[in-house]
Amino acid sequence: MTLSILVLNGPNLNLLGSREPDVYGRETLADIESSCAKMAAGLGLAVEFRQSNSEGDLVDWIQQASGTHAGLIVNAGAYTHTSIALLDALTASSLPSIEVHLSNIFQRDEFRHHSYISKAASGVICGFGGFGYQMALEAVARMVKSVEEA
Ligand code: CA2
Repeated sequence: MTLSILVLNGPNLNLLGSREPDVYGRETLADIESSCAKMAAGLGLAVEFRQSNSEGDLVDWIQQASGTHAGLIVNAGAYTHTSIALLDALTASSLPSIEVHLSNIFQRDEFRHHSYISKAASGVICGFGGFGYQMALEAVARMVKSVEEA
């Protein structure tokens, strides 16, 4: 059976490609999804992309993922810097998870330097634009395959 990686995207990431290209690049979320889907196929995995502007949706999806997915990639958008609820959901999840940010959050406003969810993430990637999602996919692929082989 093909293992599936759930890729969660938080608030305003639906606007990617349409505004602030100097910060977030010109790729749309659909572009990032299609490059990840191609890469996943080469790794023998599937990816499922979701985006929501609501914190509760993201919490629900993390909770539900354990039964259906093998790993998580999470760009929680601005909830990264505010959400104890997402931290709790990720902490409760048994799945490996990679936190991704398009921008280098450490070169930006001070309030973006702290992430609540990093404490629960297996690893963090930031500053590589849409390519960061592919880096995260490669990383989570290794983690789910090593679990499968064990
Ligand atoms: O760099 C990232 O990926 C962020 O998670 C993006 C969030 C930001 O709040 C985090 O600090 C870092 C914001 C996503 C908003 O995306 C937009 C895309 C185009 C136009 C406007 C917003």
